Amino acid sequence: MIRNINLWVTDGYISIPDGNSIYIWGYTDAAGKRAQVPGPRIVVNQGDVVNISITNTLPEATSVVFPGQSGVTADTGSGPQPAGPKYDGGGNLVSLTDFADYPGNPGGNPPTITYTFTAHRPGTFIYESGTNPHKQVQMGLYGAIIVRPSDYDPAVPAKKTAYGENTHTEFDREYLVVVSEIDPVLHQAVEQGKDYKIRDFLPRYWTMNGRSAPDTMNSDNAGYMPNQPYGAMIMAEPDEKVLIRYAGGGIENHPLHPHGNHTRIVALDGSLLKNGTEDLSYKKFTVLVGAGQTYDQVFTWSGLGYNPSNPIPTVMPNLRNLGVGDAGWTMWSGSPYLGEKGDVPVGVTSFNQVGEYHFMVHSHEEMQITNWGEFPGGMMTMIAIFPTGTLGDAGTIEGLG
Ligand SMILES: [Cu+2]
Repeated sequence: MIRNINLWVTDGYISIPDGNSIYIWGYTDAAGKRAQVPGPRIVVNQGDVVNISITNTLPEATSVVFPGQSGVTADTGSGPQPAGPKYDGGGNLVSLTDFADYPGNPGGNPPTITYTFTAHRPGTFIYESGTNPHKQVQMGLYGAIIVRPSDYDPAVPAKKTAYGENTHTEFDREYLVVVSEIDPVLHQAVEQGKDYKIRDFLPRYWTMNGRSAPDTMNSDNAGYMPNQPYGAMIMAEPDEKVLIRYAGGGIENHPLHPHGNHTRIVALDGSLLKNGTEDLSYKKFTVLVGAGQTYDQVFTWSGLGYNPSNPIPTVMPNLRNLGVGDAGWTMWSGSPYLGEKGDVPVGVTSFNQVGEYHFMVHSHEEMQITNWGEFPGGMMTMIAIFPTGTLGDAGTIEGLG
C-alpha cells in the first residue's frame, strides 16, 4: 500500500503545569495549524511505501531523518534521489539529510520536500529533524512511527502483535511514550531571535508525550493543551498484556522505571530481541532510553487479583505509604482490594474512581521529576490497574498513515 503523509513544520506554544508557556517548533498535519509536540503519530504496515512530505514555514532550513529505515529517498521537485548528508561549498556539513529550505530563500531549495521509504520491518521508530538537530530536535521537531507487522490483525489475539505471530509480542493494549526535555532559555532565545550556545544547555522541564506531570496523566486531546494531544497514562486490567513503546525524542538519555513491576523488553530500536528462534527478551526494572532510541516492552499485572470475596487477609499499608495528598493527587481508594473503595483519611476529598491501583512510572534521575525544581512533576506518570471489565476494549494506537 502507498501511504501519503503531509506534515507542516511550524511553531506554536505548549503549556507546563507550573503555568509557564513554552515556544516550540514542531510538526502538524494541516496547513495553518500550530505545531504539536511530539509530532503526529504515524502508523503504517510492514511493506507499505511511505511518502512523507514536509512543508517548511520556519525561518531556517529543516529536514527529517528516519533512523531504522533504509533506502530513504528525497525529492525536492526534480525527482527522488537517495537521501544523504549535505555540505556547503566549503565542505562543511549543513544537514544530515536533504532539506526543505525556509520560504523565500533566493537560490535555495524549495520549502517542500518529499521523503520516501518502504517500511521493511515492524517496530517502533523515531522521526526527527536532521538539520541543526541539537537545536531543532530540542525545539520539538520529533515524533514516532509505528510499523505494524505484515500479518497484523487486531481481531485475532495471536496476530495482534508488535513483531508478528509467534514472536511473543502479543498485546491487549499498547501505549507510546516519547520522552524529551526542555531548556526554556533555548526556546526563548529562538523565539526572540537571540544567540544561544548549546554548551549552556540546561533543561528545566522533562516531558512524556510533550507533557510534564501531572498533565501526563490527563486524557488524550485535553482541550486546554491543544498542542500536546497525547496523554501518557498507562491503563490496563489484570492479566492483560500491555505493550509500552518508549522513544527517546530529545537530545538526552532518560532512565525510566515503573514501580512495583518489571517489564519484559522485547525489542530495541525496532529490532526484535531474538537469535534465530531463540527468544532473547529479558526482564528489567529500569531502562535507559537513549536519545533517538526506542524500547518495546510488555508487562502484565497479575498482583493481588480482584475478587470481592478474596479471603486472603491483606495488611493495610502504613498511612505514610497510602499516597494521599492534595485533592486530585490521591492514589488510594481506601481499600487494599482492587475494585473496592473504603474509608479514606480525614480531609481527603478525592479517591480512585473505581478502586483502581496506581503505580508510578518515572525518570530515575530525580531532578527530572520536577517542573523547574518543583516536585512532583516532569517525566512522571502512572500505570493504573482497573478492575476487570471497566476499561472498555479500545487499546491500539492510531495515527496518520
Ligand atoms: Cu521510582
